[in-house]
Parts: sequence; C-alpha cells; structure tokens
Amino acid sequence: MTSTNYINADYGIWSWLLTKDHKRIAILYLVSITAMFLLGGLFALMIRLELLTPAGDLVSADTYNKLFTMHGIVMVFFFLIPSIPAVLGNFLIPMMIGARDLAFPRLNLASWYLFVVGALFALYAIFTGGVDTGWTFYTPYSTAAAHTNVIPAALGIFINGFSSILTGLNFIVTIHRMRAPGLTWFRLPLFVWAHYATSIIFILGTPVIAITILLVAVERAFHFGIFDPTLGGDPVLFQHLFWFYSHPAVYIMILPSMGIVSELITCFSRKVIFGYGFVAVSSMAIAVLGFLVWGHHLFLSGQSVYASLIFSVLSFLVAIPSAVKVFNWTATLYRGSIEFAAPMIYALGFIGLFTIGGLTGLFLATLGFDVHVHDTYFVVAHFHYIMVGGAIMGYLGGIHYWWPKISGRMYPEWPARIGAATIFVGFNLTFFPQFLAGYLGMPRRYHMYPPEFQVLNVMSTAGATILGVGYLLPLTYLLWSLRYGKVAPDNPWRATGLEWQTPSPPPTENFATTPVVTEGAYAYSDMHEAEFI
Ligand code: HEM
Ligand SMILES: [Cu+2]
Repeated sequence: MTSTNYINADYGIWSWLLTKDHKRIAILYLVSITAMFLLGGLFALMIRLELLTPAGDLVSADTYNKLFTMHGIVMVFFFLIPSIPAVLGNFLIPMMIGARDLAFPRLNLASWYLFVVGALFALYAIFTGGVDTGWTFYTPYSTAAAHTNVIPAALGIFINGFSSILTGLNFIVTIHRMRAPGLTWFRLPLFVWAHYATSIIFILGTPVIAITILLVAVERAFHFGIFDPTLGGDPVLFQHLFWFYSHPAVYIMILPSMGIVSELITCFSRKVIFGYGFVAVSSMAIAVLGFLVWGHHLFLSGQSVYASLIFSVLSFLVAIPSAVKVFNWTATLYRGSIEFAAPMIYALGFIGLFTIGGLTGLFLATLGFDVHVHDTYFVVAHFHYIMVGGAIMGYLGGIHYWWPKISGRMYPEWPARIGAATIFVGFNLTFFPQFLAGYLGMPRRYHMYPPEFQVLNVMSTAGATILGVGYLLPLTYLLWSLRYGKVAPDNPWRATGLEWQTPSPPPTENFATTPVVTEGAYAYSDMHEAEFI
C-alpha cells in the first residue's frame, strides 16, 4: 500500500476520533459494535450454560433474569440495529452512488458519538447491578416491580435512538441529492434501495421507542400514572407503543441484510438479478407494511378479538414482499454459474435460515397457533432464525465480500469457507431444537425446567458452543489478514458497482473524478459467458 488512501491519509488517534470521512466513521462503528457483540455473546453463553441442566444450579433466578435482559438489550439495540447500516451502509452508500461522502459528514460523526454515549449508559447499567425486566421493558415489571438499573438503561437506549434517526436522515438526503450523473432511481444497487427503506423506518419508528422508553423512566421516577392502572394508566399501552416501533425494527435488522444478499447472489452467479424492480419495491413495501402489524405481539394481552383478527391477516400480507425477494433470488440462481466463495455461502445460508424464520412467523401470525406457543421457546427460535440466522449471516457475508475494499487485503478463502459452514451448522444445532422444546411447552425466560426438556437443551448448548467458535474464526483470520493477507486488487470479484471502480482501499475522496453511469446495476450478462463456466 504505497498510494494515499483513507487509512494512511492521516495518522494518530485524533485523526480518527475527529474524522469526517464516512469510511473512517464506518470503521469506528465496526470496532465498537464488535465489542458489544462479544459482550452480548458472553451473556448468551452464560444463559446456555445455565440451561444445560434442569436445576437452576449455575446462577440464581435473579441473575438469570439479568443475563437474558442484558443479552437482549446489548444485541438488539447496540449490535443488530446499527450493524449493517452503520458499518457497511456508511462505508458503501456514498461510493455506490458515486459521491465523495454522505450529505452531512459532521452529523455522521455526531451519530457515532451518540451511539458511544448511549452504549456507555447501557454499560453503566449492566456493570452496576444490571437490569432484569427483559429487553422489552414491559410494564409493570419495568415501572413498578424491578429494583434494577432501568433508568440508566432506558436513557442509553433513548440517546442511541438519536444515532439511528440521524443516520437515517443522512442516508435519505444523500441518496436523494448526491447520486452521480446518470444514476437514476431504478439503476441504484439494491443495497442502496434496502438502506433507503431502512432509513424510513429509522426516521418514522425510532422517535416512538425513544419517547416510550423515556416515559418508562419518567413513570419510574415520578409515578405519573401513564402505565400504572391504580393511577389511571394502562400497562397494555406500553406494549402498543413498544411494538409499534419494535415490529418495524425487526425489519431494520433484516432489510439491510437482504440488500447485501441481493448483491452477493447476482455477483457469485454472474447473472443480472431476476426482477430488479420487484426486489427494489418490495423493500419499500416491507418498510410500509411493517408498521401495520404490531398487534400480533398482543394476541394474549387482552386486546379485542377483532383487533387480533385484523392484525393476524395483516401479518400474512407483510410476508408477501419477503417471499417476492426469496423467489427472485432463487430465480437468479437458476442456471447461473455459481461460485461458492465464502460470501456466497453466507448468502445461501441466509436464504435457507430466513425462509425458516419467515415461515414460522406465519405460524405465529395464525391466532390459534400463537395461543399455544406464545412465550415459549418456539418464539425464541423464530426470532433467532431471523435475526441471528438471517441478519448476521448477511452481515458476515457483506463483511467478507467488501473486506478487500475496506482493508485493502484479501481474507483467506478456505478458513472463511470453514468458518461459514461452522456457523451454519452451529446455528441450526442451537436453535432448531428450540422450536421443538417450545412446541412441547417449554416456556421462555425461566432459569430451570422439567427434566424431559434436557436433551433438547443439551443439543442447544452444544450448538451454541460450535456457533461461538464459528464467530471467533472470522474475528481471528480477518485480523490476521490485515497484516498477512494478500494485497487486494481493486475489483477481486469482477463485480459491477461503482465502489469497485475505485482503488482498494479507497482514497479519502473516493473518486478522482465523479463517475458517470450509463447502464443499470448488475450488467453481468454482458460478460463473456465462456469465461465463467
Ligand atoms: C422479517 C424479520 C422478522 C424478525 C426480525 C422477527 C423478529 C421477531 C422477534 C424479535 C420476536 C419476539 C419478540 C419478543 O421478544 O417477544 C418475534 C415474534 C413474533 N413474530 Fe417475528 N420476526 C420477523 C418476521 C415475522 C413475520 C414475517 C411474521 C408474520 C408474518 C412474524 C410474526 C411474529 C409473531 C406473531 C410474533 C409474536 C409471537 C408471540 O410472542 O407469541 N415475524 N419476531
Ligand atoms: Cu412483529
């Protein structure tokens, strides 16, 4: 690496902490969310160790409540939600649209600082006694019952919310205003479309959770009677407000991953994506419909039967745009010349796991079935298939695919393939038994259980161990590659897309001259076919 790029353009810790370069900010996020992921993973491991035996013999019931709560808070708010948008979105969106940076570089840096301050509040809550309400902060646990650090955790999430809102705003303005000449909306890479849809949820949804969680803190401190029925409040109101954000938020976690998968599938099968327009528009449909289905989390909270019926039907509707994507990816693969590079293995893993997660979502949306499995391990398995199986597979696939661009080095292919396979196997062994345990009646959030569930739990803990090793593999060899990896060419995958037209790693300004776009994304069929058979 002799030429000047964003990494060696400037030296010293302050040149990073005060940077306005979207690529450096992406790296700051990468480091901070990886730290949070390791912390959340540590809690998960302790949960699984406790559940190895039916007797609650590792930690007390109180500690167990804190473990699953803090696992959820860290993973959802401080890892999954920022993961792809803040790291890969930040790094790639300006380059993919031929811009030099995001529209508001200083705001981008401020977003990272808000994330850090929010995370510090959450860490303070965790290390000075923990929180035990569950990551959903349901009232009255959170307002009247819990004796733990609910207020600092709530403030952490509140502050972090502004990081999301500002990032969303920055992406939307950038995508509207800064596209290179010729880059029309329907020539945009699908990764950019996915982030556009995600940003809409960030802007419309996040204020609701921020205020809701602030109300919990206010209620706790001053007993205003917002949620407490003895003071005239309504505890179910909290659940409405919470899920009005948190159902759309699950799409914040999955849409960016779908954007990555679209890029990977077309590149590694050397074909134009099938039904580009449908894939693009389905992201928007998911973002909009996602706001109409929150009531499927309240089937058993005492909402009216008619409300439940309507939410049940609407939940089926939101599955359609997701299915459209799966069909289009499958059609893209059909007769493609597929290369099983590590990112592609992650993408294929995503499709399989997301499909299982999505289909079991339809089970849950079916009112009668949900009555049977509500608050059991079936629900735990469902959302982990989506959020860990889906979202993290896409995230890791994306990290590998763009690693040459980010770091200027290639990752080692065989260790990466082994890592992807280990994660896939470990994941399924961890979470598939939970569908069975839940269906058979094992409730979630208990630190002991009847002995007949032990076999399934031992499988799950064994799987979690494999999964843990699987996640440590990329961490190890990617760090290794920074020093010893092969120097990356500008476009190692012979991919289309403006980000591959700049050097690896890119210079601070991304492009020497603004590129001009003359065709749609994914012009793979223009390539000589014989070359890829
Ligand atoms: C696309 C990505 C999806 C993600 C990330 C996701 C995530 C989640 C999460 C986190 C929960 C558990 C919340 C809790 O802690 O109580 C959950 C529950 C649920 N999900 Fe999904 N989900 C997705 C898709 C779907 C779909 C497509 C449907 C239906 C069409 C669906 C239906 C449900 C239902 C009904 C529940 C509540 C089950 C209960 O508590 O009894 N989900 N989901
Ligand atoms: Cu939902």
